[in-house]
Amino acid sequence: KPFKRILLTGAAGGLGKILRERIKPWADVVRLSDIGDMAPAGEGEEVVRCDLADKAAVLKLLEGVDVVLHFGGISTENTFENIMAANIAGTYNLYEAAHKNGIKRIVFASSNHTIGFYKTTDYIDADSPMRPDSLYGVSKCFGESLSRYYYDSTGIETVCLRIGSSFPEPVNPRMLVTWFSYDDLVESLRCSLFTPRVGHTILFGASANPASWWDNSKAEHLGFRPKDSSLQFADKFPPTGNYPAADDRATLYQGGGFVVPGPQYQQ
Ligand code: NAI
Ligand code: 15L
Repeated sequence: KPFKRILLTGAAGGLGKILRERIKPWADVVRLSDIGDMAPAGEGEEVVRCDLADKAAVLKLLEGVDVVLHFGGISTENTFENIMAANIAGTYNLYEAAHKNGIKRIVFASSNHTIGFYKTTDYIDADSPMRPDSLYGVSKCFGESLSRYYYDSTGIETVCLRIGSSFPEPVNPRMLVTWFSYDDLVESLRCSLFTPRVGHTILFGASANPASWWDNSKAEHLGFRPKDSSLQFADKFPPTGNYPAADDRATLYQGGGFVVPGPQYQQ
Protein backbone atom coordinates (compact mmCIF):
# COMPACT_ATOMS: atom_id res chain seq x y z
CA LYS A 1 0.00 0.00 0.00
CA PRO A 2 1.19 3.59 -0.64
CA PHE A 3 1.63 4.58 3.03
CA LYS A 4 2.76 2.69 6.09
CA ARG A 5 0.56 4.59 8.53
CA ILE A 6 -2.11 7.30 8.10
CA LEU A 7 -3.42 9.14 11.16
CA LEU A 8 -7.06 10.24 11.07
CA THR A 9 -8.08 12.65 13.84
CA GLY A 10 -11.77 13.20 14.52
CA ALA A 11 -12.38 9.50 13.81
CA ALA A 12 -15.52 9.35 16.00
CA GLY A 13 -17.15 12.23 14.11
CA GLY A 14 -19.62 12.29 11.24
CA LEU A 15 -16.94 12.47 8.55
CA GLY A 16 -14.42 10.41 10.54
CA LYS A 17 -16.77 7.41 10.58
CA ILE A 18 -17.17 7.61 6.80
CA LEU A 19 -13.46 8.05 6.17
CA ARG A 20 -12.49 5.20 8.46
CA GLU A 21 -13.82 2.74 5.89
CA ARG A 22 -12.76 4.62 2.79
CA ILE A 23 -9.07 5.31 3.48
CA LYS A 24 -8.09 1.71 4.34
CA PRO A 25 -6.67 0.96 0.85
CA TRP A 26 -4.17 3.79 1.21
CA ALA A 27 -2.12 2.50 4.17
CA ASP A 28 -0.98 -0.69 5.91
CA VAL A 29 -2.22 0.81 9.16
CA VAL A 30 -4.83 3.51 9.81
CA ARG A 31 -4.42 5.07 13.24
CA LEU A 32 -7.79 6.42 14.39
CA SER A 33 -7.97 9.04 17.08
CA ASP A 34 -10.62 11.10 18.86
CA ILE A 35 -11.51 12.35 22.32
CA GLY A 36 -14.80 10.42 22.00
CA ASP A 37 -15.73 6.75 21.77
CA MET A 38 -14.65 4.79 18.72
CA ALA A 39 -15.44 1.24 17.63
CA PRO A 40 -12.62 -1.18 18.54
CA ALA A 41 -9.71 -1.55 16.14
CA GLY A 42 -10.23 -3.95 13.24
CA GLU A 43 -7.57 -5.43 11.01
CA GLY A 44 -5.04 -2.80 9.90
CA GLU A 45 -6.35 -0.30 12.45
CA GLU A 46 -5.11 1.28 15.67
CA VAL A 47 -7.48 3.18 17.94
CA VAL A 48 -5.97 5.83 20.21
CA ARG A 49 -8.09 8.04 22.50
CA CYS A 50 -6.43 11.45 22.66
CA ASP A 51 -7.39 15.02 23.53
CA LEU A 52 -5.82 17.29 20.92
CA ALA A 53 -5.32 19.90 23.65
CA ASP A 54 -2.89 17.54 25.44
CA LYS A 55 0.47 18.42 23.93
CA ALA A 56 2.42 15.42 25.25
CA ALA A 57 -0.28 12.97 24.16
CA VAL A 58 -0.38 14.48 20.65
CA LEU A 59 3.40 14.20 20.35
CA LYS A 60 3.09 10.48 21.02
CA LEU A 61 0.04 10.12 18.78
CA LEU A 62 2.07 11.20 15.75
CA GLU A 63 4.94 8.74 16.28
CA GLY A 64 5.45 6.44 13.30
CA VAL A 65 2.92 8.30 11.12
CA ASP A 66 3.54 9.17 7.42
CA VAL A 67 0.62 11.52 6.72
CA VAL A 68 -2.25 13.04 8.71
CA LEU A 69 -5.88 13.72 7.89
CA HIS A 70 -6.73 16.29 10.57
CA PHE A 71 -10.51 16.19 11.03
CA GLY A 72 -10.64 16.42 14.84
CA GLY A 73 -11.90 19.47 16.70
CA ILE A 74 -15.01 21.48 17.36
CA SER A 75 -17.01 21.60 14.14
CA THR A 76 -19.55 24.40 14.73
CA GLU A 77 -19.79 27.61 16.75
CA ASN A 78 -18.93 27.28 20.43
CA THR A 79 -17.40 29.25 23.32
CA PHE A 80 -13.99 30.80 22.75
CA GLU A 81 -12.54 28.68 25.57
CA ASN A 82 -13.65 25.41 23.99
CA ILE A 83 -12.55 26.48 20.51
CA MET A 84 -9.21 27.66 21.85
CA ALA A 85 -8.45 24.28 23.45
CA ALA A 86 -9.61 21.93 20.66
CA ASN A 87 -8.99 23.95 17.49
CA ILE A 88 -6.30 26.51 18.28
CA ALA A 89 -4.09 24.72 20.83
CA GLY A 90 -5.07 21.36 19.30
CA THR A 91 -3.98 22.28 15.78
CA TYR A 92 -0.77 23.87 17.09
CA ASN A 93 0.00 20.70 19.05
CA LEU A 94 -0.60 18.63 15.93
CA TYR A 95 1.75 20.69 13.71
CA GLU A 96 4.47 20.87 16.34
CA ALA A 97 4.25 17.09 16.84
CA ALA A 98 4.28 16.58 13.05
CA HIS A 99 7.46 18.63 12.80
CA LYS A 100 9.16 16.77 15.66
CA ASN A 101 8.15 13.42 14.10
CA GLY A 102 9.36 14.34 10.60
CA ILE A 103 5.88 14.11 9.02
CA LYS A 104 5.80 15.41 5.45
CA ARG A 105 2.14 16.12 4.69
CA ILE A 106 -1.15 17.00 6.40
CA VAL A 107 -4.65 17.51 5.04
CA PHE A 108 -6.38 20.04 7.28
CA ALA A 109 -10.18 19.92 7.40
CA SER A 110 -10.77 23.66 7.09
CA SER A 111 -14.17 25.13 6.42
CA ASN A 112 -16.19 27.47 4.24
CA HIS A 113 -16.68 29.46 7.47
CA THR A 114 -13.19 30.96 6.90
CA ILE A 115 -14.91 33.01 4.19
CA GLY A 116 -18.52 33.00 5.39
CA PHE A 117 -18.87 36.79 5.42
CA TYR A 118 -18.62 37.01 1.64
CA LYS A 119 -22.00 37.61 0.04
CA THR A 120 -23.87 34.84 -1.75
CA THR A 121 -23.53 37.07 -4.85
CA ASP A 122 -19.68 37.02 -4.61
CA TYR A 123 -17.39 34.61 -6.49
CA ILE A 124 -14.06 34.15 -4.74
CA ASP A 125 -10.88 32.10 -4.97
CA ALA A 126 -8.08 30.93 -2.69
CA ASP A 127 -6.40 34.37 -2.78
CA SER A 128 -9.47 36.25 -1.59
CA PRO A 129 -8.85 37.56 1.94
CA MET A 130 -10.32 35.44 4.72
CA ARG A 131 -13.62 36.71 6.12
CA PRO A 132 -14.57 34.34 8.94
CA ASP A 133 -18.18 34.36 10.08
CA SER A 134 -17.76 32.95 13.62
CA LEU A 135 -15.14 32.18 16.27
CA TYR A 136 -15.21 28.68 14.79
CA GLY A 137 -14.34 30.20 11.40
CA VAL A 138 -11.56 32.25 13.01
CA SER A 139 -10.07 29.04 14.45
CA LYS A 140 -10.01 27.53 10.94
CA CYS A 141 -8.28 30.71 9.66
CA PHE A 142 -5.72 30.12 12.43
CA GLY A 143 -5.20 26.55 11.22
CA GLU A 144 -4.70 27.76 7.65
CA SER A 145 -2.17 30.41 8.74
CA LEU A 146 -0.41 27.99 11.05
CA SER A 147 -0.04 25.43 8.27
CA ARG A 148 1.31 28.13 5.96
CA TYR A 149 3.85 29.06 8.64
CA TYR A 150 4.92 25.43 9.10
CA TYR A 151 5.25 25.01 5.33
CA ASP A 152 7.41 28.12 4.97
CA SER A 153 9.53 27.41 8.04
CA THR A 154 9.80 23.60 8.04
CA GLY A 155 8.56 22.36 4.64
CA ILE A 156 5.60 20.33 5.96
CA GLU A 157 3.09 20.38 3.10
CA THR A 158 -0.60 21.02 3.76
CA VAL A 159 -3.77 20.98 1.75
CA CYS A 160 -6.34 23.14 3.54
CA LEU A 161 -9.63 21.65 2.42
CA ARG A 162 -12.34 24.30 2.90
CA ILE A 163 -15.21 21.87 3.17
CA GLY A 164 -18.63 23.20 2.17
CA SER A 165 -21.38 20.93 3.54
CA SER A 166 -20.40 17.26 3.57
CA PHE A 167 -23.51 15.29 4.48
CA PRO A 168 -25.41 12.47 2.77
CA GLU A 169 -27.54 15.06 0.98
CA PRO A 170 -28.39 18.78 1.12
CA VAL A 171 -30.82 19.61 3.94
CA ASN A 172 -31.52 23.26 3.04
CA PRO A 173 -31.42 25.49 -0.09
CA ARG A 174 -27.95 26.83 0.77
CA MET A 175 -26.54 23.33 0.54
CA LEU A 176 -27.52 23.11 -3.13
CA VAL A 177 -24.45 25.37 -3.52
CA THR A 178 -22.20 24.09 -0.71
CA TRP A 179 -22.91 20.33 -0.86
CA PHE A 180 -19.84 18.08 -0.97
CA SER A 181 -20.69 14.41 -1.47
CA TYR A 182 -18.77 11.79 0.49
CA ASP A 183 -17.39 10.34 -2.76
CA ASP A 184 -16.09 13.75 -3.82
CA LEU A 185 -14.64 14.31 -0.33
CA VAL A 186 -12.73 11.02 -0.54
CA GLU A 187 -11.50 11.84 -4.04
CA SER A 188 -10.28 15.27 -2.86
CA LEU A 189 -8.33 13.55 -0.08
CA ARG A 190 -6.87 11.06 -2.54
CA CYS A 191 -5.68 13.93 -4.77
CA SER A 192 -4.33 15.79 -1.72
CA LEU A 193 -2.32 12.79 -0.52
CA PHE A 194 -1.05 11.43 -3.85
CA THR A 195 -0.18 14.55 -5.87
CA PRO A 196 3.64 14.57 -5.78
CA ARG A 197 4.03 18.22 -4.69
CA VAL A 198 1.25 20.23 -3.04
CA GLY A 199 3.23 22.86 -1.13
CA HIS A 200 0.57 24.84 0.72
CA THR A 201 -2.71 24.63 -1.17
CA ILE A 202 -6.20 25.87 -0.40
CA LEU A 203 -8.91 23.73 -1.98
CA PHE A 204 -12.63 24.50 -1.77
CA GLY A 205 -14.57 21.32 -1.07
CA ALA A 206 -17.79 21.33 -3.07
CA SER A 207 -19.32 18.93 -5.56
CA ALA A 208 -19.98 19.92 -9.19
CA ASN A 209 -23.17 21.70 -8.15
CA PRO A 210 -25.23 23.82 -10.58
CA ALA A 211 -24.19 27.04 -8.77
CA SER A 212 -20.89 27.85 -7.08
CA TRP A 213 -19.39 30.69 -5.02
CA TRP A 214 -15.85 29.27 -5.24
CA ASP A 215 -13.24 29.19 -8.00
CA ASN A 216 -10.77 26.31 -7.51
CA SER A 217 -8.37 27.32 -10.31
CA LYS A 218 -5.54 28.00 -7.80
CA ALA A 219 -5.66 24.30 -6.83
CA GLU A 220 -5.57 22.95 -10.41
CA HIS A 221 -2.31 21.08 -9.71
CA LEU A 222 -4.21 18.67 -7.44
CA GLY A 223 -6.19 17.43 -10.44
CA PHE A 224 -9.36 17.19 -8.35
CA ARG A 225 -12.56 16.91 -10.43
CA PRO A 226 -15.78 16.50 -8.44
CA LYS A 227 -18.21 13.99 -9.96
CA ASP A 228 -21.45 14.48 -8.02
CA SER A 229 -23.97 17.31 -8.19
CA SER A 230 -26.70 18.63 -5.92
CA LEU A 231 -28.90 18.91 -9.03
CA GLN A 232 -30.44 15.53 -8.16
CA PHE A 233 -31.85 17.15 -4.96
CA ALA A 234 -32.99 20.46 -6.52
CA ASP A 235 -36.67 19.46 -6.37
CA LYS A 236 -36.48 19.39 -2.58
CA PHE A 237 -35.89 23.16 -2.53
CA PRO A 238 -37.84 24.98 -5.26
CA PRO A 239 -36.63 28.57 -5.87
CA THR A 240 -38.56 31.19 -3.89
CA GLY A 241 -37.76 34.13 -6.19
CA ASN A 242 -36.17 36.22 -3.43
CA TYR A 243 -32.77 34.62 -2.89
CA PRO A 244 -30.84 36.29 -1.38
CA ALA A 245 -33.50 38.08 0.63
CA ALA A 246 -32.31 41.60 1.53
CA ASP A 247 -33.57 41.27 5.11
CA ASP A 248 -32.19 37.80 5.81
CA ARG A 249 -28.54 37.59 6.82
CA ALA A 250 -28.52 33.82 6.52
CA THR A 251 -29.23 34.05 2.78
CA LEU A 252 -27.16 37.22 2.19
CA TYR A 253 -23.89 35.63 3.30
CA GLN A 254 -22.09 32.48 2.19
CA GLY A 255 -21.77 31.27 5.78
CA GLY A 256 -25.57 30.95 6.06
CA GLY A 257 -26.79 30.57 9.64
CA PHE A 258 -23.25 30.87 11.04
CA VAL A 259 -23.37 34.66 10.52
CA VAL A 260 -26.25 34.79 13.01
CA PRO A 261 -24.77 33.47 16.27
CA GLY A 262 -27.10 31.71 18.67
CA PRO A 263 -28.01 33.70 21.81
CA GLN A 264 -25.53 31.68 23.89
CA TYR A 265 -22.63 33.02 21.76
CA GLN A 266 -23.72 36.64 21.42
CA GLN A 267 -21.42 39.25 23.02
P1 NAI B 1 -17.88 16.20 14.08
O1 NAI B 1 -18.15 17.22 15.12
O2 NAI B 1 -18.89 15.13 13.83
O3 NAI B 1 -16.47 15.51 14.35
C1 NAI B 1 -15.40 16.15 14.98
C2 NAI B 1 -14.73 15.16 15.92
O4 NAI B 1 -13.66 15.83 16.60
C3 NAI B 1 -15.70 14.64 17.02
O5 NAI B 1 -15.75 13.22 16.99
C4 NAI B 1 -15.10 15.15 18.31
O6 NAI B 1 -15.21 14.24 19.40
C5 NAI B 1 -13.63 15.36 17.93
N1 NAI B 1 -13.01 16.34 18.84
C6 NAI B 1 -13.53 17.50 19.29
N2 NAI B 1 -12.69 18.07 20.19
C7 NAI B 1 -11.62 17.25 20.29
C8 NAI B 1 -10.43 17.28 21.06
N3 NAI B 1 -10.18 18.28 21.92
N4 NAI B 1 -9.55 16.28 20.91
C9 NAI B 1 -9.80 15.25 20.06
N5 NAI B 1 -10.90 15.15 19.31
C10 NAI B 1 -11.81 16.15 19.42
O7 NAI B 1 -17.62 17.02 12.72
P2 NAI B 1 -17.55 16.49 11.21
O8 NAI B 1 -18.74 16.97 10.50
O9 NAI B 1 -17.18 15.07 11.16
O10 NAI B 1 -16.31 17.36 10.68
C11 NAI B 1 -14.98 16.89 10.74
C12 NAI B 1 -14.03 18.07 10.47
O11 NAI B 1 -14.35 18.66 9.22
C13 NAI B 1 -14.12 19.17 11.53
O12 NAI B 1 -12.82 19.68 11.75
C14 NAI B 1 -15.00 20.21 10.87
O13 NAI B 1 -14.69 21.51 11.34
C15 NAI B 1 -14.62 20.04 9.40
N6 NAI B 1 -15.72 20.44 8.52
C16 NAI B 1 -16.82 19.65 8.33
C17 NAI B 1 -17.83 20.04 7.49
C18 NAI B 1 -19.01 19.16 7.18
O14 NAI B 1 -19.78 19.54 6.31
N7 NAI B 1 -19.20 18.01 7.81
C19 NAI B 1 -17.79 21.36 6.81
C20 NAI B 1 -16.59 22.11 7.08
C21 NAI B 1 -15.61 21.66 7.89
C1 15L C 1 -19.02 23.46 8.86
O1 15L C 1 -17.91 23.97 8.96
C2 15L C 1 -19.53 22.51 9.87
O2 15L C 1 -18.51 21.70 10.40
C3 15L C 1 -20.65 21.63 9.33
O3 15L C 1 -21.30 21.02 10.45
C4 15L C 1 -21.65 22.42 8.50
O4 15L C 1 -22.30 23.35 9.31
C5 15L C 1 -20.91 23.12 7.38
O5 15L C 1 -19.84 23.89 7.85
C6 15L C 1 -21.83 24.03 6.54
O6 15L C 1 -21.48 25.20 6.33
O7 15L C 1 -22.85 23.54 6.07
